[in-house]
Amino acid sequence: MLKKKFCSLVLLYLFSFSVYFWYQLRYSNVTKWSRNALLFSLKDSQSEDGLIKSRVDYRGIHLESDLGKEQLTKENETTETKTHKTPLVTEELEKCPDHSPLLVGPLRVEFSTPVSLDTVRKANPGLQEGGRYKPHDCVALQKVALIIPFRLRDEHLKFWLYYLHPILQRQQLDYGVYVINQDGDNTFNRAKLMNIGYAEALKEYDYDCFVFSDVDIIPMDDRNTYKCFSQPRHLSVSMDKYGFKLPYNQYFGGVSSLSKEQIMKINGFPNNYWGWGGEDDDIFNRVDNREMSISRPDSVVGKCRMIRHERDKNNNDNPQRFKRITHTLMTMDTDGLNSLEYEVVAVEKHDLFTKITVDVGMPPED
Ligand code: BGN
Repeated sequence: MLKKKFCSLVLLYLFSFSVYFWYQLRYSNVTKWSRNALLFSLKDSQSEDGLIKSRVDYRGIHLESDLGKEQLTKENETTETKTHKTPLVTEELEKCPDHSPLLVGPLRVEFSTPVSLDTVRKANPGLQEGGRYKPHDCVALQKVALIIPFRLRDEHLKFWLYYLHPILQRQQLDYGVYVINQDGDNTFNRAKLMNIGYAEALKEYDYDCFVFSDVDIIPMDDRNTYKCFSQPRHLSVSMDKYGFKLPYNQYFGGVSSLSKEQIMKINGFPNNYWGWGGEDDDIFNRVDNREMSISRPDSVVGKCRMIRHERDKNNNDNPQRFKRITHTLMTMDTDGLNSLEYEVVAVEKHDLFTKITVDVGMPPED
């Protein structure tokens, strides 16, 4: 009797097991093994924010699905068929190529006909407020802040925006243009404005590269990419003003680019060069003292034009520059980003640029 009962129990068990097994094969194409493998791989890629990211490469399109932790726990508890559902997918863009296919090479640059901001606006419909841009079809390799030390040069700025915006877009950069405007009419301080531009741009976005450009210098070839390199880069190497060659080997003025790390290594730029000259030589010394070298494009790609103009008021030659550039090694650790003091007077978001007006203080009386 007992034996009979036991046999029927075993039979019943076998029967229900085969029904269950048949059901699994018929209605679910996710086996327990594959489900476990899936859950394991999801746990593996769990990120710190508690989200689970699973990546699937599908015919060259990078797909990414984010599943909440809670959702996964629930799925764990329910039947296996539920784990096999279409993931929420968003398209992820590929990185932009090292060399942009949009570049055209040599450019005609001239300043005889003034340009209007309206013309520039119409020619650059892809820009976002504040003069920001990102390529639409790929992820830019660098996030570049363009810093322009500035005072009362609106006509030059229009030319700069007219020429540079299309070039920077063809260079496939994720960029923003910052015009750092010195308030008042005290002596101009170019290097301090550059420090301020660096600090202010970083408050807005996670830039990794900084291009410092005089407002009156325009590149004549879009292969001169306004980005950062493994060494600090001098970009305006072949200027019409100097007969399309370097005025001297250590020249680092005009347009230069430095990555965030390179700027930190040299404690930014000097704050105490008031008036014209020498601050770029001090920056060269800083780079040199930290055992970095200057990288440069060749003299064809590096060609650029400078807009001719009279010397600005309140930007007379700095008489102290000769002495100061001999002391860079002694001063660079205490004069720079770590001693930077200024006040923001106004931040204006224009269509083509962000203008930050700043009070840089007064030169010390010595
Ligand atoms: C140099 C200036 C630079 C300037 C270039 C090009 C000095 C320091 C004392 C020798 N340097 O002579 O600041 O960018 O000319 O104009 O004056």
